[in-house]
Amino acid sequence: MKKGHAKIIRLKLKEDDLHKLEKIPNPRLHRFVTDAVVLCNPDSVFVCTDSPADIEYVRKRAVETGEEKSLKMEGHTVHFDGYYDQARDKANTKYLVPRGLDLGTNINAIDRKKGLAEIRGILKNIMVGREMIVRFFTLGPGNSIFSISAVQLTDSAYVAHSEDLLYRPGYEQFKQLGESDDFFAVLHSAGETENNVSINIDQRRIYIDVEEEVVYSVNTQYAGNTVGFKKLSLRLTIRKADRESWLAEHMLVMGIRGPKDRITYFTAAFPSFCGKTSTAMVPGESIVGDDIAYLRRISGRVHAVNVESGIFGIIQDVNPDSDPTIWKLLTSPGEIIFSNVLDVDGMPYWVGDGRKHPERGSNYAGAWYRGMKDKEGNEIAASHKNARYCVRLSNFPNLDKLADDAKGVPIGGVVYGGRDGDTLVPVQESFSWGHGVVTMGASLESETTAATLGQEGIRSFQPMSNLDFLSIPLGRYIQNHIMFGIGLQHPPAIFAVNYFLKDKKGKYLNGIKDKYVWLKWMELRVHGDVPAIATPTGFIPQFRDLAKFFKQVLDKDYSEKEYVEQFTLRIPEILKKIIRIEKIYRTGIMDSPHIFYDILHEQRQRLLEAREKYGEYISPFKFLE
Ligand code: SPV
Ligand code: MN
Repeated sequence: MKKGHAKIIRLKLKEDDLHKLEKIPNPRLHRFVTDAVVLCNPDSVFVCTDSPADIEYVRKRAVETGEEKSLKMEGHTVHFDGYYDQARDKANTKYLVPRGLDLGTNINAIDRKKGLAEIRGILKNIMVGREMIVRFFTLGPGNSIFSISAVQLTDSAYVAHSEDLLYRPGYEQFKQLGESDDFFAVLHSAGETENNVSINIDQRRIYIDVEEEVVYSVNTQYAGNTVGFKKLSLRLTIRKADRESWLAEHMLVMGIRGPKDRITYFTAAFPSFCGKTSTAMVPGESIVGDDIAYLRRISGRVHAVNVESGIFGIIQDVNPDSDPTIWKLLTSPGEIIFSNVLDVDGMPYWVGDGRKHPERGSNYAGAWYRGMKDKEGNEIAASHKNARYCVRLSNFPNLDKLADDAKGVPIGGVVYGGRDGDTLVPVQESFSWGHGVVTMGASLESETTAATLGQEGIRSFQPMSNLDFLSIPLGRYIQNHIMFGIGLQHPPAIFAVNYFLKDKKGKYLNGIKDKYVWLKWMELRVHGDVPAIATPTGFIPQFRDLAKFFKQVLDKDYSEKEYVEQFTLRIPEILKKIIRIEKIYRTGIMDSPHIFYDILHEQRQRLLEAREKYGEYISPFKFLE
């Protein structure tokens, strides 16, 4: 460590913590920590290694500071975020962009110099009276071609504790870094708090410096804004993946069981709140990860890893019937952080848990009673829609045995899904990699949800469910996807699912568990083990196969009437969708590859021909004639 740095650091760090830092002889790390200490001016600094004692210290700190409160069951704690701090703040999440760098058109950016000056102004002396915690992680399994080292500085023990549940320890890996600058760094402060919640919400800022690969987050606690290795680092990773020719995606990774104990691995992209975690947790299948995946080409196949090692999942509607595995975990002893649920005498409750709720308790609005209204006159529910649980994946019995494999798992299928009430069939397979990337991934639309601040229920463009996190121009990103599949010996099959299709009266056409059946069908399709019907938009299941699977998997009688309602091709809606998508790309996205428009054009032609032949709404049986 440089002399000047050591002097400043000595003032704030105890001997032991200083040693822990010095054991990582990395100049960039030392510069980053020193700069943050000088800027934020904490009273003390705790350096957390991978040792059980250090980890335990952070866990205890979160309760001592009051950011978490112990619940009745052993290991359970509850944390509350502020009333207006319950989701990702898209408006105040910005890239710091140096002059001359093009991150694309739909990107919330601010001039780097200006942004740095602003956020450093807010961070000045912000940790006076607090302890800064320094934590090291690896994104992706350690010591693998996928691993990215990452360090977080935060004055919130809740944030540091959450990260312990969500990421693999990385202190030892940092020691191997040498002088390399190749790691992500995050600086967070909850800012001024009252009753342990951030109060300067108007000064909430989440800035991502793509040049130095640093994330700043301030005056917020909600984990999506503060746990730097979720979506904030994903934004940095997308740029890194672009430079190094791989993909960083908002995707779950899971194994689906086929005949004779075969396991076929899938990745699946859904916008937040559209069934991602419950898909990864389908009973009988195995989970690798539920939120973020890195994908690389290895020996002619796509391999994927889970970036994380825990789940920060939406708790609403988790009940013994809808999510039996998660339910069991949440109601058993073990380390869990509940956030923004209802706490009644140390018992957590949430909307849709299937239990009768007490009339009073504490929640993110403070002392809560049924019928309580907020400033805008809206009734406050017992728990927030975006209330969550945070837990290690290793606590789940269904964790896949390859979840930590350094090579990742070989991917047989890639799935795209959104919240779409009126257009696409529940499940279909693309004709090819390129067709899937363009018409399923790049054309994904979904209604807005409570995972981000703002109005819900608006159809929005969500390419690859990754739009919120893009840090390269979208056209380039789509081009990367198309290229990624080219030349692979075994390219994954691409599928589109839609769990949210409704009839004309607005009634959902599928049950929550129907996805179990779609998964089984997709698994067989990857291996060519089941026939399918070719429609203008892709391959769909045959009735007789679905009827068989519904009986086998769900013990349900599936009727021809249901099948026809669900799988009728809705030509007018699909044509409108193509027009919307084409317009978005033609007017806003400059560098989409030519092949993108060709594939859309071919799809439209097939739809027009089918309309000519069979009319506007086409029963799937027609395509068999
Ligand atoms: C999501 O909203 O997609 C999440 C949670 O996975 S957050 O950490 O807020 O991104
Ligand atoms: Mn997510």
